[in-house]
Amino acid sequence: MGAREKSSLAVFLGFLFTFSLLLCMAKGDVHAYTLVLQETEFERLCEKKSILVANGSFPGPTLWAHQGDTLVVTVVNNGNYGVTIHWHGARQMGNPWHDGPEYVTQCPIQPKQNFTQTVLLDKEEGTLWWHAHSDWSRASVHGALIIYPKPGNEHPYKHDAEQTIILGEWYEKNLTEMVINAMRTGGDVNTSVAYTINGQPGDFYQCSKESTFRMVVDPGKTYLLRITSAIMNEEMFFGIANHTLTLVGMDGAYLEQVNTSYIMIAPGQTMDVLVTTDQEPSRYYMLGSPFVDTQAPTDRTTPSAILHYNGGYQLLHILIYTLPAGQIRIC
Ligand SMILES: [Cu+2]
Repeated sequence: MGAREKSSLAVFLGFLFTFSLLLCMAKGDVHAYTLVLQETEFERLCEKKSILVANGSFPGPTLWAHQGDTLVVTVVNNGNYGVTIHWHGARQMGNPWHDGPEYVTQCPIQPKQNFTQTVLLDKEEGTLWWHAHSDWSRASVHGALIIYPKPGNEHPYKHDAEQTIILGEWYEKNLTEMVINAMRTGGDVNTSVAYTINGQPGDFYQCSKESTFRMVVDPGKTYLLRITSAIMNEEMFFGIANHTLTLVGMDGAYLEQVNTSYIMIAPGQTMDVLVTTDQEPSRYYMLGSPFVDTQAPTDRTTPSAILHYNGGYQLLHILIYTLPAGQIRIC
């Protein structure tokens, strides 16, 4: 056997070993996903800017599985610096090597390299999320991870449809340069210039009205909102004008239901909320409002989306709502 054949055999045996190892570790169904990280240009607040995102979208793709399944995720880093991906809320028992925190359990995946991560789901059920775990890359590289009940089992809270809602932020400057600059000067990292709902700031920011996120609903139905806060530092109030929110889950587990007119969600948290479209068919603002308890510079702006009822009706105005920590400015 020549040197070339020997090395091919070694590669093949290595592949076989890795694959068998994955099969031994895997439980439930196995879902294969690929996340390609790449600097991509977006236009927000009247300006174009490149940010690192997964699979060309901000926020990144929603991944899903059933309780107890295994994800095999190949992360391809086409960005300019090393990054890891973390599976927020997945306990990864016995498998910390694929959990993501940079320099804690994993080395960063270097530019032009890829790494296949195995995510062993166990008892988690509901909504979790995944995000980059290197400096502030989490602000632009993130997405939801939905874990449905095992096949044949029903979600304990009846609903007709579901919608993923990701609260995020938009920064004016390059995230990596911001962090490097803060470390050099000892100052704070710049605050965001907008909050976003599913990647869009909403009606109360410049050049944003055309792209405000709309959730189109039918009257008389119950929707499950899978809400994730990908915001870096601020807690956020969130509510929908005239609608009651029923909290039924948090951080990948169910809760006994709680009715409320708004929630307060912390960075990294997920909340599953039911909303019934029992109001007059119209359009209602879904609003965020940061909890501000400091004199320090803070982004105090107001992100919005629209709950848009289907059907023919005369629209007088979009119904607005005031949340505890924010005054709403109408542009
Ligand atoms: Cu996390």
